[in-house]
Amino acid sequence: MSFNRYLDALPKGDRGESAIVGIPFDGTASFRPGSRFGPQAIRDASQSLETYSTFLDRDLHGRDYIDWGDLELAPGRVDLMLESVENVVNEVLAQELKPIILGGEHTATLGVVRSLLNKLPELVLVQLDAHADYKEDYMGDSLNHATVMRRIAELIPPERIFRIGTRSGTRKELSDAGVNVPVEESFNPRDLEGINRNIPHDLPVYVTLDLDVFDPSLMPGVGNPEPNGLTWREFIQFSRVMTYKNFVGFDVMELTPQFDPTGVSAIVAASAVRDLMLSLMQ
Ligand SMILES: [Mn+2]
Repeated sequence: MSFNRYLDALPKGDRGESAIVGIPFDGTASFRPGSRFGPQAIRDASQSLETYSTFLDRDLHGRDYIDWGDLELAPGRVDLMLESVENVVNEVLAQELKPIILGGEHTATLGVVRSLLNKLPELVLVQLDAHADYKEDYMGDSLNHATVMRRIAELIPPERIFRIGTRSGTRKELSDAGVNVPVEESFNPRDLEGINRNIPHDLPVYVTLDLDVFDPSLMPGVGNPEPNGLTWREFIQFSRVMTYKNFVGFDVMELTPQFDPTGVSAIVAASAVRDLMLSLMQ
């Protein structure tokens, strides 16, 4: 059975605090495509969750959040996809809702950021990602999942970009992105402390969660799994820190459900959406 909305979200047209939009696009995937099925898998898996998060002691029940469904996208046209994402986020912001994006490949985050920057020029970005996604170009192409953070860094200055869990890339890419090597542990408590201390409370913060930041033992259902990733416990610590920030929206990207026949990856992804939503609600 396939569900149209995330958990007990309201349908498009209703009023609320936030709007969920799915981006079923994986047109530039290099290794294992299939993240186009991510948004629907997250909605389906959400039906097994409680609305209450024991980790955050907050409840979605009684809160109004809207599920706008998925964008309709032309396959393989990354330019048109980014335009559609930017437009839909403009629409979400015009209705004074906070955007919650379900991917789909990570490239879509560029469209979200373009829209947010129009309204929030001081935007701070927190990237949870196994990969820096910081290549200048990839296979002769400047715009894809492997270069997306480099394109975003052309719009947001480096002191307003924070990273957690980054542990894979070329030496040059990682050094350009400011990642210290060798990486001993993917989750460095000092990175979290940096976020806690160095992001002022008045600055708007957007979180982009590439699910491959998690350890593959917890999250095998991604296109490019990398060992030595985050545990759920570490993710909770991050979610708690975000409850104290001026948190304006987030995306949960790259779920590729067909690589995890147990369905656990989709459930973990749906749980991450719930807990970030609860951190987002003031
Ligand atoms: Mn990524």
